[in-house]
Amino acid sequence: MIEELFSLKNKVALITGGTHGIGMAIGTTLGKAGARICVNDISEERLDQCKNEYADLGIDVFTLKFDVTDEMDVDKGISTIEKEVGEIDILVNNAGIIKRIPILDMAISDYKQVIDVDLVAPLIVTKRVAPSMIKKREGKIINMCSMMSVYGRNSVSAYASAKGGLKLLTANMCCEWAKYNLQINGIGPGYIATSQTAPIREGGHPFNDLVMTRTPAGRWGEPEDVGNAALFLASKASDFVNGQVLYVDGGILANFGYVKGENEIPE
Ligand code: NAP
Ligand code: GCO
Repeated sequence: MIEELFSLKNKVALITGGTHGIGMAIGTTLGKAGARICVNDISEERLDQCKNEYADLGIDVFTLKFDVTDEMDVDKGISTIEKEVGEIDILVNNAGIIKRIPILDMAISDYKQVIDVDLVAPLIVTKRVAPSMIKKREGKIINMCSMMSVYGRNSVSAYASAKGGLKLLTANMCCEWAKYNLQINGIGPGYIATSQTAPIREGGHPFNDLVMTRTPAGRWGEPEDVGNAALFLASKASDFVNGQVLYVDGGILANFGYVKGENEIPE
């Protein structure tokens, strides 16, 4: 039955940084597919706020504050989830930060902080969660990559370094764990309308024009666009997809660019 293929009934899903933006869209979509949703964040306030927002969507989430970069905090957090909810079947390493600083202006501490959250933390959380998946011979891991896993751009060197590394960490997790029936894939969103991109999307920022021109779909992505892709990678439908990055980008990575007005099909 096609519904069974995408059903997450009786599955426990953890979304790191899942209190808003892309993480919340993923939590909502997986929740609607039947998963028991656990949401992590570094801010207690955001966790409290998101509980009501999820509840308004009919999803009762289990929230837990821990810093994904802190191994002890992660171990404590995952142990609590395993005790209170159950072992994790679906892990979405979504938590992330970005610092937009030109290389020569960037402090090494800034670079290291982005690497810690966007690359080392997915390894910390996954190393804590994967053993129980391996024991069960079943598990889904989704690492939140980016089109910056394959592209650079001015001022995001730390972020692109992390997301590029996460693409290959995903491939290596696949190499080591696919034989235990774990599927480990990445999602590479293009430009999505969230608080993370608000500074380069709002207030007439010229970057908005660039995204609108370079994206064949002619729009910013919505967090739900990413949530839908996460449902595929969290479900049985993707059981033979492994080590890949699924780009959810409106075609931007397929597009070198075009001259405005060229090849327009008249209305
Ligand atoms: P966002 O709105 O900034 O959300 C990121 C979440 O991660 C926030 O809830 C944040 O918590 C949390 N977080 C940060 N550091 C953390 C830590 N140490 N421990 C636990 N949680 C932490 O970003 P978004 O746009 O939804 O993006 C979500 C993911 O998609 C990120 O990995 C991002 O790199 C990636 N992505 C985004 C886009 C895009 O266009 N938006 C495109 C490609 C990839 P606080 O807010 O409380 O600090
Ligand atoms: C930026 C944006 C991007 C997006 C995303 C694109 O400053 O270029 O924030 O990095 O967040 O990663 O895929």
